[in-house]
Amino acid sequence: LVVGACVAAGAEPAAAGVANQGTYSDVVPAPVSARADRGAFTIGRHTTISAGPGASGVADQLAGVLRKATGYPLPVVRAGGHGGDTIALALAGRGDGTLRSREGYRLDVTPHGVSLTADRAAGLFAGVQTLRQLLPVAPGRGRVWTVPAGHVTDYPRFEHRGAMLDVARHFFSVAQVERYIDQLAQYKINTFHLHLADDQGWRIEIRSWPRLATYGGSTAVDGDRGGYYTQAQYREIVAYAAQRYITVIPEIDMPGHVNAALASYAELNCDGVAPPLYTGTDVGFSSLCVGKEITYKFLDDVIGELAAITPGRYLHIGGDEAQATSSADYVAFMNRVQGIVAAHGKSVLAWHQVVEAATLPSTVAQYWDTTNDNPDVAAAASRGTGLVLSPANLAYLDMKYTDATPLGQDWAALIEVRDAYGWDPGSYLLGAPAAAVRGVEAPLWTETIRTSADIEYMAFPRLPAIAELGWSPAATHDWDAFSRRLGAQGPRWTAAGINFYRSPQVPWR
Ligand code: TNX
Repeated sequence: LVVGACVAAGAEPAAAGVANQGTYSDVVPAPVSARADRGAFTIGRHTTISAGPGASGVADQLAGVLRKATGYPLPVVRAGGHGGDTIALALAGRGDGTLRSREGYRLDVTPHGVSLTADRAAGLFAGVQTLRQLLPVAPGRGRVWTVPAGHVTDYPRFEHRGAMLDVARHFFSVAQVERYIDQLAQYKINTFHLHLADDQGWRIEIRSWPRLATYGGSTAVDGDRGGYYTQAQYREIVAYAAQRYITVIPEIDMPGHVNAALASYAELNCDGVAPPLYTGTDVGFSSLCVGKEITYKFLDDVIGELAAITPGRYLHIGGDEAQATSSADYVAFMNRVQGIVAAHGKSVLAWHQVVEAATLPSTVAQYWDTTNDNPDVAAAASRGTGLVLSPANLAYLDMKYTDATPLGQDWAALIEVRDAYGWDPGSYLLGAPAAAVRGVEAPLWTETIRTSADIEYMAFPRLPAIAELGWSPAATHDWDAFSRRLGAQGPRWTAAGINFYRSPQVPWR
């Protein structure tokens, strides 16, 4: 197997006259290996999509995408019995080890047909995302939908490739969240972290503590419209993500970032007095009452209800910026809450300050500091604590690109797309073993973000950069090649109505 940077761009004749034909060298994230052959497969009126056992779900999704684009009927048929003119999806390990990963796939395109194989449906789904980028953006005159001939073998570098959306500072509807999930899926993101509660808003219905959502969720930053998800709506988001092989990790931030909860229930406050709702953007001023027993009854109820509607393994318990909690209280609190999460059958994800406590072996720390030198976190990683990397000066999607960016913040850094791409998650944190790194995540905090257009402007093109760091082999890491690949995405984003930042660093097509 040839790994990395072996895309034979020169061998791509691409169907003549087709505008913006996808090519193997333009796929983001870069595949492990891709090779173009002569010729192309043309999708037409008689093309069928065949599905082997276990492949029909992804085949139906592919059919949906292709029918919408091409207008052809593209019936999904059971595998076997027919000759060419087929896009064949099958679950089949090839026995050569290349598809070992649960998201790995192999794509073979000849002038006679397309074959996509994987060990698991998640791999087929990943392969479909690659196939989509091989199509023309728009077929132009003659409406010829071609896929260049070639071969791809692909699988991810890291198991955790995440994006976070803060729905607490500003609330986003189910439809807005699903729109973002669709965009994430196209770049092989497999984890969606929902920041559900913060000082400015509580966004998930908790039946045993109803005022959290109805009162605590009633506002947002600057007094903008609040909102919350009913448990049914949350389940809908989880199911929508699952159909795209994305696991939702819900976060309830604690012991700090809890003003919305404290405002909703006076008894959660040490002095028994509920503070007013908060619509500013300060951090670090609120704390749960660590010494009060009702705090743990409250958390057991919240975590229990959340665990019951979350199929994924992890619940995120925040743990960042607990400046209003003493360090002794913080340690006692984080130790106890990890036990509550475990009692509900889940594992803990928390911001990296959690390493100040006694982490359970299953606890994973999400690193957000702006330096690659953090001996405490490195020591925890050496003892076995897993790491998800989100350095705020590299991976935070709410940071401005430049001084002139109208949205976002700049406390961590200005992050142009080249900065977002210019680091190696495997070797980033000094002294942390590479084996501790579970992957990467791009958080989007929303103090200044109000609309889907705002989300997209901050995420594109940096989200694809982080997605590529998470998926592609280190050997493919190359700014010039990546910026060219990004440039080819521009017309796709325009066609999809995605609002993006036209970074001057990228040769947009
Ligand atoms: C820090 S970094 C926060 C968030 C803010 C963000 C704004 C971290 C774990 N917490 O509470 O929204 O900065 O950039």
